[in-house]
Amino acid sequence: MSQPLPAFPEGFTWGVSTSAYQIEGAVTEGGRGPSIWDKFCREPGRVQRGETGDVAADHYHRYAEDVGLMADLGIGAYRFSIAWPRIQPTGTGPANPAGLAFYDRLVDALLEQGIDPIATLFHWDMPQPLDDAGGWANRDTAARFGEYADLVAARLGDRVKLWITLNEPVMHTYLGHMDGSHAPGRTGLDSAFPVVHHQLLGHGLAVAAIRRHTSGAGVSIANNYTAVWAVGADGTRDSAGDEDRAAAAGYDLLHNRLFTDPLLLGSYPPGYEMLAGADVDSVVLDGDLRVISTPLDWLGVNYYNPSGIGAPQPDALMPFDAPPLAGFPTTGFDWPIAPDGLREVLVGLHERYPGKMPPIWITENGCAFPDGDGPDTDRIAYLDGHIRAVHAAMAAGVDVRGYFVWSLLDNFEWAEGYSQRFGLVRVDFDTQRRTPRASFDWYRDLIRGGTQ
Ligand code: IFM
Repeated sequence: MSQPLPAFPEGFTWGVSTSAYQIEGAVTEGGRGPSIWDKFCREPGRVQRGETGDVAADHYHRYAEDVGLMADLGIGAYRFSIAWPRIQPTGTGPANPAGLAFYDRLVDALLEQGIDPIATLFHWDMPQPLDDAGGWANRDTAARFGEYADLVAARLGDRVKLWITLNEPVMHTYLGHMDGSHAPGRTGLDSAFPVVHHQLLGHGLAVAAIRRHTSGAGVSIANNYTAVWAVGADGTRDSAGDEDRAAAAGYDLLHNRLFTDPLLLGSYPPGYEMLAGADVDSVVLDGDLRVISTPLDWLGVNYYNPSGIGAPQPDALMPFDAPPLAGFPTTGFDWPIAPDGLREVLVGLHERYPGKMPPIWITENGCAFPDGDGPDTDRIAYLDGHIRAVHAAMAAGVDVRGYFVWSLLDNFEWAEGYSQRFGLVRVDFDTQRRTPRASFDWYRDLIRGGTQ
C-alpha cells in the first residue's frame, strides 16, 4: 500500500456497484409488488436478527444524495440494479409507470453528473408471483424475463448504454436453490439444472430485447468467479491429494464454467451432468444454446476470494468439501483475502476461452469489515491489493476495461442482514446518515490521480 499504484490506461472506468433490494427500501411504494426476498425475510430464522430490506439504506428516497456522493467520489460509471417487482409488480403484464419513473429519475440524475449508468436487470429480487409459478425452474420464467427486459430497455435504452442481464446466476442457483440460505430458500439438487438453464435462456432473450431498443449499447452478464485451490482437510494447499484435486476440478466446473461455457462456447462443459442428471434433454431444447450464446459485448467479473476445495465428506450432498483456507487473513465474513486469486481468475478466463472472451469489467470487488470508527485500513489494503492484481492481469494480456467497488453504501447483505458492512460510505441505519469512510477518500484520490 505504501507503493504508488501502477498506471492504468486512459479511459479505464472506475465505478461502484449496488443492487436494488440491498439499498432501495420502499418495498410497498410506487406500486412495487412483493419479491421473493420480501417473503423470505419474513420466514423465521432465514435472516440474521429477522432483518429485512423494507427500509435498507432508503435509497428510493435518498437517491439524489447518493448520486451526490458518487459525484464527490468522481466515478465514471455507476452499476445499479432495477427491481423487477417495481416494473412488473406481478412479474407479467404492462410496465408500472411509477416504477419506470423512479429509474428515469435515477438515470437522469447520474447523467447530469457525467456518470454513466450501468443497469443490471436481475439481482435476485424476483416478483413473488413468478416464484409461486415455479420461478427459474419453470421455463416460462425465461420468456417473462425477456418481456421485462423489453419494457425496461424500451424506456431507458435511449440513455443507458451499458447493460447487465443477470447478476451472479451461479450464486443465485447455489444459495437460493440448493443450500437454501438465500431466497427462495429451496434445497437439494432436483431443480438445480433447470434453474441454471432457464436463467441462461432468460439472459439470451434479454440480450435480444435490449438490442432491439438500443443502438451501440454494450450488453453483458455479471458472474461470480473464484480461484479454486485444492486443499487437504487442514485447509492447506500443501496437503492436497489426488481426491482433493479431482474435487477441486469439479468445483471449478460448477462455479467457474457452468455459466460461462454456454455463453462463450455454446455448450455446457463436459461433466455438468453431475448436476443435470438424466433430465438434460427435457430441459435443453433445440435452439436454446444458440440463444444463450448470442455474442456478448463484455463480461462482468465479480470476485471476492479464492476457494479451498477438498474431497467430499461421506454422504455429502455435493461432490466436494470447502474447508477454511488456511494461512490467509480474512474479512469480516471470514472470506480469505488473496488478491492474487483475482489475477489468477482473469488470466484463467483469458486462457480458457481464446478468441472468445470479450473485454472484461470487474463489476464487483470489495470486502466487509466490522463497523466502528477505526481508520478503515483493512478495506483500503484489500482494495489496493486487488486493484494491483487487476493491473498485473492486464500486464499479462487480459483486456480489462473497468473496476467497480462493492459497494458504495453499507447495505442489506442478504441472509446476514445489516451485520456485514461493505460500504465506502457508512450508513447509520437508525438515522440513515451517510458518512464516507477513509476508503472513500482513498478511492476518490485514486480516481483523481487516474494513473497515480
Ligand atoms: O452483496 C453481494 C452482492 O449482492 C452479490 N455479490 C456479492 C456481494 C457480497 O456478498
